[in-house]
Amino acid sequence: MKEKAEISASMMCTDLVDLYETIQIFERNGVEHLHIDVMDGTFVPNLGLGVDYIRGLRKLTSIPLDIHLMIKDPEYKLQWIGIKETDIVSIHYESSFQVQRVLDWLQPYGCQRFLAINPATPIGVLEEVLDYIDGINLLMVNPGFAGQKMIQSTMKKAEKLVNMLKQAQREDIIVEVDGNITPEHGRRLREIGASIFVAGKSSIFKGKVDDYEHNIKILRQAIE
Ligand code: S6P
Ligand code: MG
Repeated sequence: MKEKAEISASMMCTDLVDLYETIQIFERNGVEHLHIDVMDGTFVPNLGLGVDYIRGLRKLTSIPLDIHLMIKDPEYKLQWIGIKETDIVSIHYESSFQVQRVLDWLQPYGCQRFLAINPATPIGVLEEVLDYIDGINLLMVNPGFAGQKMIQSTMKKAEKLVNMLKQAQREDIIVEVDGNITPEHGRRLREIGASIFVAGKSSIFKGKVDDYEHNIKILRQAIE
């Protein structure tokens, strides 16, 4: 577990009209990552942030990106993205039949390599890939949309995951949690051992842009 909990702001929740102001608020309040949900309409039933958006965002800020690839066969698309060493890149266990190969192909980019798993995917599948990853992105909702309700069993699953990492003596592997992270869920998940908290409509994006600073403070208090 990281000593200090980190916030990854879910950029699919931004109102584009307020994008510049939103980023200024994140910079002022030390938001550690910008979470970019890349969706292809095949792996998930939605289309989402893409290559041009990422390129544009990099002009606006140097906050590191946390790129969550919800795309089929990501191995053939990595070079499109413009991955930087300071980024986190999550690929999904369910999105490729050759997960170790995708993680190998990510290595030359020097980014942090995370494996994401859907709520119904058992944590056992992670055992074979622990040597290939820096972190795990634990989906608390089925991917594709912001503003969903947490799948209840995922809270228990987070506990199981942390115990599994302990037993494998791999507590250096970072646990990120994504989906319906309210301050209350965040508090429980921090107690369990999560380090990175994806913050969307359930927390920092509640209300209007003027509320975001206050929302960040509330979430930080819950996970500190
Ligand atoms: C879901 C996606 C997430 C959402 C996040 C938003 O497919 O992976 O990253 O953007 O769930 O947070 P919230 O609080 O709206 O669920
Ligand atoms: Mg995500």
